[in-house]
Amino acid sequence: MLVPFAEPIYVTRPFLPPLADYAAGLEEIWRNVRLTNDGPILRRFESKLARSLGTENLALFTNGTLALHLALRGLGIRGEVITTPFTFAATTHALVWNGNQPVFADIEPTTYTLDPSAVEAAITPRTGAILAVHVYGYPCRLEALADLARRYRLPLIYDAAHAFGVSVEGRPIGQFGDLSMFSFHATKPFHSIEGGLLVFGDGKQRRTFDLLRNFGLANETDVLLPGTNAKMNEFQALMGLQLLDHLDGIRERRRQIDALYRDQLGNLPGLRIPPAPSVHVTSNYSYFPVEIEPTEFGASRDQLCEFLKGYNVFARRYFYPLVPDFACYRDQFGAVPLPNARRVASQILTLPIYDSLALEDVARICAVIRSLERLDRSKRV
Ligand code: T4K
Repeated sequence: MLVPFAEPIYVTRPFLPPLADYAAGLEEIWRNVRLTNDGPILRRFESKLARSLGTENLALFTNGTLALHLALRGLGIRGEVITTPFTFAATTHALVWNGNQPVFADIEPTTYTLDPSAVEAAITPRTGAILAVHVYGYPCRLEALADLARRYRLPLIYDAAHAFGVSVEGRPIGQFGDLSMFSFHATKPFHSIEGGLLVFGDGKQRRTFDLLRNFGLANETDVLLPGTNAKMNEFQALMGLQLLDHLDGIRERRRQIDALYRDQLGNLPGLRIPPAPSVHVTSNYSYFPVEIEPTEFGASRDQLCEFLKGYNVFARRYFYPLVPDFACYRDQFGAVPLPNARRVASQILTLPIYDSLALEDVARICAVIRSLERLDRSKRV
């Protein structure tokens, strides 16, 4: 008989390095008495990232949201920006904070990233840029978006918050577009407690981002830009530096969980799993979304979510509601017809996936889901 888990199973749990390793790093911070403001560990983290990503054109920030905001600022993006409604609040908030008008285009029905034909239809003389999201770490239609950006001479920016560690045909995903932002928040497969990374094509922007994240200070007396405080501190940098050595192990554990979910839930009527990554893509398995078609499944997404909670399993409705339906935006954008995005947002559920989640527990979560599918309809939540 299926019984609830003794301990809650969350949608994710952060990976932590061995405590002794982090403690050894803390000793260095204590010796340095340098806690933030361009410290030596931050520098080492940036150098190691540069080696692993094959580019010096990068900058670290205290979180992904500020990194994206400063990216828009640093690139001088003005006017309307065509973007996806199917994302976390931060993508749109960064645009609004930068004074841009978000213009929402619909998403692809099965991979959830911006539909390039919808983007093209939304381009006007007021368009200042395209901001696409590799949602769940699924690569956008890279060539089609690059082609649009070239033809219409628009900057192409990627919110790659979910996509650190993803590569396409051997190229790290940050090499596509003009600029990419990665989130290193604790809920991501790779993290620095909180953190954000910008990777960009034009090396001259490095100086701008270094200034913008530190109040625009060039030195004690010269303030060159109206910057802000978006610096990564040494404790964050230490976490990120140490986690880089564990990235492949984390990826492999998540790959196994992804494969088990696909095996155990793959043929459940009314439960749709997005396609597995193609042979050209190295995934980071950052999320495991499923879509629930209520008539065929016999229960709605929300009913399944509640049912799982009864077993102490906390799946999440990433990303519901759609950004244009948020209370702070619905008066401006609520009426936009976005049929694919609205359907996906109403049916999506992201299941627990993280390196320390035991495969037996994944199998149990699948058994709970299958048990709802078999339950007599009248007894359902
Ligand atoms: N763009 C996109 C597309 C994004 O998804 C995000 C962030 C951003 C931009 C902005 O990047 P950052 O500024 O965050 O770097 C989480 C994260 O806070 C957020 O980073 C993430 N996306 C978003 C999708 O999810 P919440 O409010 O849903 O997280 P929370 O606190 O409910 O955590 C989820 C579960 O994880 C908890 O139930 C328990 C577990 N957990 C969480 C934390 C923080 C732990 O076990 N330990 C922990 O320390 O937003």
